Amino acid sequence: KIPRNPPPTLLHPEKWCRGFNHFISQCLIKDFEKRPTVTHLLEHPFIKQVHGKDMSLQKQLAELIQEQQRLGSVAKTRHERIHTKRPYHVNGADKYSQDDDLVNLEVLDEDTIIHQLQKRYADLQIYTYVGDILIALNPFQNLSIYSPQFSKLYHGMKRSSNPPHIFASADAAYQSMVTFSKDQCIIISGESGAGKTESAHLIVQHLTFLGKANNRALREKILQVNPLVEAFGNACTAINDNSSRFGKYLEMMFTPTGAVMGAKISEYLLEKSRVIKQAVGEKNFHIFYYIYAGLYHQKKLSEYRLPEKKPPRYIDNETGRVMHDIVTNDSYGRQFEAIQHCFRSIGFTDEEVYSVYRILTGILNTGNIEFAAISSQHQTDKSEVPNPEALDNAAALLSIGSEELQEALTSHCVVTRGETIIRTNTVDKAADVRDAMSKALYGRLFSWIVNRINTLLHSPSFNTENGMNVGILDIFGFENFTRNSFEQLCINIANEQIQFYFNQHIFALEQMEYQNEGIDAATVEYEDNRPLLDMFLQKPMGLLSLLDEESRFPQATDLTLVDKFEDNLRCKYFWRPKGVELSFGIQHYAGKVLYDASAFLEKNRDTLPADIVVVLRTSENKLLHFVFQVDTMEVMRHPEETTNMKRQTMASYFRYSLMDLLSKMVVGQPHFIRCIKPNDDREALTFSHERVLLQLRYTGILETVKIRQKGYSHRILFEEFVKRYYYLAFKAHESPLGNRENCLTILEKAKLENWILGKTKVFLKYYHIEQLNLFLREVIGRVVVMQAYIKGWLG
Ligand code: AD9
Ligand code: MG
Repeated sequence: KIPRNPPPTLLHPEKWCRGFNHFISQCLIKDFEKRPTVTHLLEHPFIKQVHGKDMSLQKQLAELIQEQQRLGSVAKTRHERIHTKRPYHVNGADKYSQDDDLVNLEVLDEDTIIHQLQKRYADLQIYTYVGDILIALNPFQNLSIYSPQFSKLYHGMKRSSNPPHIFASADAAYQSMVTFSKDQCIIISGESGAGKTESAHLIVQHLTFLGKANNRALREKILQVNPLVEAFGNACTAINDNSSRFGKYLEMMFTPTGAVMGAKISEYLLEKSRVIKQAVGEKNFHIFYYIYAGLYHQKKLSEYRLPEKKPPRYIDNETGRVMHDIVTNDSYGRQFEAIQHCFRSIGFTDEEVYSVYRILTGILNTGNIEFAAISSQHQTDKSEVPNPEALDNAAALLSIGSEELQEALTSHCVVTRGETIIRTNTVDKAADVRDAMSKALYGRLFSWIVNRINTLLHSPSFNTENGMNVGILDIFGFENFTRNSFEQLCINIANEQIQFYFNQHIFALEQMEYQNEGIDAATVEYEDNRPLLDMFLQKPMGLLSLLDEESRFPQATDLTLVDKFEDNLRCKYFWRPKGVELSFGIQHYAGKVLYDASAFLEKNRDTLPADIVVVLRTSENKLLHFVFQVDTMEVMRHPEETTNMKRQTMASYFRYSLMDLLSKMVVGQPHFIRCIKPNDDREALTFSHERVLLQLRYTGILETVKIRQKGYSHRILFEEFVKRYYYLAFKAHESPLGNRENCLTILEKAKLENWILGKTKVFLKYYHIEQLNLFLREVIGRVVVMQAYIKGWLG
């Protein structure tokens, strides 16, 4: 029996099946119960006969097999996979271990959990599941578990077939995206130095492997994105040598069949102040050292007007040390080459890269401009530049006039009653203007690079209606230094928000649903940080609003700001230590932090005098000229907010960024990875009981284990459930109603246990979803092969 309307081209199995379901279910299902491989098909006498006529069949089959691979279900390799042993094992454990998932623990208390993690860490099992959540302990050493063989091993596998791994989490997100055509979001959290950025790299690595693009160049480009933006956005801090100083949300775009199509990054809150000053023992952004070393080795320092002996003030906070490092440290030079390679392979033009270097070295020279007071009888607040060569160098590299630059640094225009008056700047003021200019240059350069990458990685054929994405969130982790400033406050509030998001997902929403659906599932107490978040974000009395309000008063000082906080933030999370005027303390979810409020107002105002913008806009450097078209740049960053941008404070920008980030995250189905730092000395195989316990406590791991053990992490409407899984129990041509009975039929047919049916939803454990998806992929895989078969049959 040959179907009357053969498919014109290859269709998505679901669509095709709906058209030909009757035929399949009636005639072919028996033939394919055993799932033929391509070889079986090609060797089939009938196919061979057709193949003789239709030379394109093999190609079509190959395409279908690729599609199948994306669906994670090629019969041949599957067989191999199943028979592969657990990839890394110590202590001879070579099959699924109960310890892999903390949910399997019978005794649930802190001691047992920590003991378990410690034991695993000693065996270099750094990953552990808590149901569908992954705990990742930083190994502080390179492990050989991230090669392409491992990517293959974790491809489309049942989680329990292999030990826990970050690839398995990435795989779960990918499979979920392909199976349900839904966007996914991987949220990586943990304190500074816990391993978030490394984890994000590994996820991108595995996703590029899974989303096999025929286009190798694209894969290559995507892999270069992280190293490039991190050269500009990461730096060495007291906690982490490669600390992220910005938040990054990387979206990888895929076609409906799961082929990677492009990528897009959003950046949040770059710590610009690092450009002009770094705490003792810390460094500026990596790129400055890379470029210095690169130019040194290429003997181009003089071309970029950089001194050979004494490095610029902005990168030399430990006199002499830096220059020594730059000259002797090969790694900086190598990194510079790597960055050049990144620029090239992503598609930046030579002209653009040259402009970037000129701006970077222009910033370094700007930092060297000094100011001295001109004292005369009448004017004591006037300043001049005693080292005009620095001024000339900066102006030359930025392609602007040096006199104009000096003018803009040492004076400013004020418009009163329609009249423009020129006022002079004091030495301090001039130095502030200089530093504000450097920060603005760097911040805008960074945004431009990110936007340029997005343009270069945008695929014109990507269609938001059909396409899907996996977003990966990697922000700066919670920080608590000896001295904490405005930047730490912003970083810690952002982490507070991520923790809140986690709580909402894992506890609040889940428990609310049990109630609504009349289900008697466990209630788990957890630490809700909502009141704290309100204290920061509420309008008009939250900390950020108070900060903005105070920033509007010209007479306000950092002291009046702290007074204002004290008067208004009357809650247990805020306190003011005695005897230290400018300091205040916050009880964060992750611990107490003492902040030093000096320069809070100035940092929040983040003003860039209009005179500087005017000068920079005259630049002959096209890139520089472009980024100082204020509106262009701000519209690129926040398309929704175009008015009053000039007066925007850091606090309001921060609030906006946070909301923007959340709005991106809520669209996707979330997957959580919780990074844990086993010790503060960055030592391999050292497990500090105390430090880990603290992190387990504040991240709510114990509660998470409880709710994962007792609760139902997946709650799907009857209708949705039947739509997703009806293949498992019904004939392909049937269209069963999305009701309770049909859900029951499917669940029974799939032989699952421990699920619950609520009033409108099916409640499933995290492992049910995996089982259902595996069944489903199996069925869809079978359909794809049949499709090929029939196409061949029809010639
Ligand atoms: V911060 O909040 O950006 O300051 P992260 O991002 O959490 O921090 P990062 O990923 O940078 O930390 O990890 C810190 C260091 O730990 C890395 O530079 C590595 O040296 C080390 N690390 C982390 N994860 C791994 C890993 N899976 N394998 C090997 C690792 N080393
Ligand atoms: Mg990081």
